[in-house]
This record gives sequence, structure tokens and C-alpha cells, in this order.
Amino acid sequence: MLNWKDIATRVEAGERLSADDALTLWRDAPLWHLGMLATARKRAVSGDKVYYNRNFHIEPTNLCVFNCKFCSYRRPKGSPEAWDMTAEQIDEKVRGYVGRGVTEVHIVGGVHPEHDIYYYCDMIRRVKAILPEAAVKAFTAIELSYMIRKAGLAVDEGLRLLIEAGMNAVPGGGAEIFDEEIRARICPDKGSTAEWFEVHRAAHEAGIKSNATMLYGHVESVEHRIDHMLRLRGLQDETGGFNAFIPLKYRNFGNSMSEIGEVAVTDDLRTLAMSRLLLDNVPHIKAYWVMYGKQTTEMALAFGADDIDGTIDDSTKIYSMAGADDARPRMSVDEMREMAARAGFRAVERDTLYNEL
Ligand code: V47
Repeated sequence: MLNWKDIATRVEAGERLSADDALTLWRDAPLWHLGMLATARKRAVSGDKVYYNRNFHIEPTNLCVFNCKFCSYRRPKGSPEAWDMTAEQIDEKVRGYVGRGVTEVHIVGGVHPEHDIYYYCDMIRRVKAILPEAAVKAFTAIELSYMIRKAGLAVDEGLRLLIEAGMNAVPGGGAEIFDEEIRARICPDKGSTAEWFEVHRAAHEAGIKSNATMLYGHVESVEHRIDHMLRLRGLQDETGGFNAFIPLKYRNFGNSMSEIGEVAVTDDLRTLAMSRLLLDNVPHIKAYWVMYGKQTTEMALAFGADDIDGTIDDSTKIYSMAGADDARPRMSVDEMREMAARAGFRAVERDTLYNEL
């Protein structure tokens, strides 16, 4: 059995981590050492840069056919807190960003029981008509799988329609945790791990880049997190289609697993560093500031993260409803530059595909 120091030496030599080595490193290496290893890897990929973009979210509805136990956002039909935006409301929101330098519109919401793929193609076309210069990063694999199957289409046919309508990238949500037993405990009726992978593989084969998330800090173990990352590393070896990995810390306010506490910040930092080391073929590790809060995000930059997501402009409710620090999340470009500089890096604006602007 190798000890953590032997494994750290192997990492420094550029060797790939096995599941067993990753477990030893995760459990035994001191936090500062993981930060050092992950920062060296981060620097090899993106030097002194920390990426951000100018983006906003559209969350068309919080009605959802699924009932995930960790979700604080879903409301049942008829609830006074349920919403389902009309096309005109979406247009109005998008028009508010004309001339403001936004390069990405992130569209994710509940899996609405009635809206089909043609409704979502129309939504993308309308967004593009108002903001033609912005990329549309739209719909989690679970939303995509549902809307495509509802139309009786094969996954590649459905993706083709969405791409023709203007979809440019697929966000990383809906991954939760890939281990089937844990998934069955936290989101028993949700689209499966196999469905998530089917959609991402098909997107990559169609030339569309995507992200991948991992919801951690609930009932899973470190072994499950390692398994999750290794499944992603496997697909990435085949397709190269993932741009970024985004670990999402379970926030426990207002959902049906609230009795589970939130994990410590040290666990967040360890998870970020280990994702940088395990996912040696995924270029970017995103510390999603809306979910971590601004202070942890700054620390994340010393643990392998090279991306903090974007300006957001108070356009997402998923995390404020789950108890995140900022009830109305927004971050100016100046604030992002200052954060990167305090962490010893240089903020660089990127577009959705990581072209520098
Ligand atoms: O899949 C829901 C997570 C995800 C909670 O691709 C929760 O650039 C923690 O995927 N505590 C959606 N997490 C958000 C998402 C995302 C966000 C930012 C950037 C990108 C990207 C993708 O939010 C869901 C789920 O894993 N989530 N509820 C909660 N209580």
C-alpha cells in the first residue's frame, strides 16, 4: 500500500490517479499539500488566469415532474410560489440585457410536464433574436432527455433540433451523484445516470461542449465522489467534450433533506483539489461562487479552481432558495478582478467555449 507522500510524488510526476490512490490522498494528505498539488496542476493548464464571464440565467419554471429530495426550488402546480414564465416575460427579461456585454445566457429550470422540445426550440430562437451575440447554454441532460423523449425522438435527433435553433452548449446540472444506490436515495424518480451520460455523449458527438456537476456533502461517501469523477474521466477520454467540472456543495435550507447538515469548508477545498487532480483531462474546474459564497470561492482559487462562473446579475433562485449566502446574487467585473488578484491570479474574461475576450 502506498502512503499519501508516495502518491503525491506520482502526481507531481504527472501520473494518473487510480481510485485507491485517490482515496489515500483524499483521506491522509494535509489540506495545504493538496492545495499545492492542485495549484501546480491548475497552473500547468491555465497559468495565472482565473476565468469569468458576463452571463445571466433564465429559470423558465419551477414546476417539475421530478421530486428530488435536495431541491429547495421546485413547487407543485397550484402553489402561490410556482412560476411558469410566458414567452413575453422571457423576451422582456432578455431585452433588459441588450447592449450590456453579456456573452452567455444560461437556461435551466424544472422539468415541466407539458412543454415539449418545440416549445424550447422556440424559446432559444427568441433569445437569439434579441441577443444574437450571446451563446445559449441550455438545459440539463435530465431536461433534455425528458423533452426529447416526450417528442418521441432519438437523443441525437432532438439535439439536432435544439442546435439548429441556436443552442451552443449544455450545462452540467442533473448529474447529482452517479452511484445508482445513492442517487435512488436522494432523487429516486429523477432521470438516471445512464440517461445523463447518454445525452452528454450525444452532445459531444454532435460537436457541442458541455459541463459536468457533482452534488456532494449529503449521504454519499468520499468513495462515491471518486467514482463520480472517474466515470466522467472515462467519457472525457473518449470524447474530450467536457469543458468544466463543477462540484456543487449540498445546501440544506428548505428541502426535504434539511436534517442533513452542510459539510465544512475544508471538505469543499479538499473536494475541489481532488477534482483537479483526478480529472486530469478536464481543463477547467469551476468554483461556482453563487453556491459557495464569495469567501469560499476566493479560497477555492488556491485549491485548483480556475473559473468562478459569471456576473449572474441576480438571475438565479436555485441557490438563494437553498440557503446560499447571497439572497440576490450578482458580482461586478471589478469585484471578480479584485478577487482573482487577492488570490494571486489574473482575471480573464472568457466566452462559453473559453475563448479569451
Ligand atoms: O443539478 C439543486 C444543484 C444543479 C441544490 O454548467 C443543489 O456552468 C446544492 O447545474 N444544494 C443545477 N445544489 C445548477 C447547475 C449549474 C450551476 C452553475 C453553472 C453550471 C454550468 C451548472 O443545482 C442541480 C443540482 O445538482 N442543486 N438543489 C441544493 N439544495
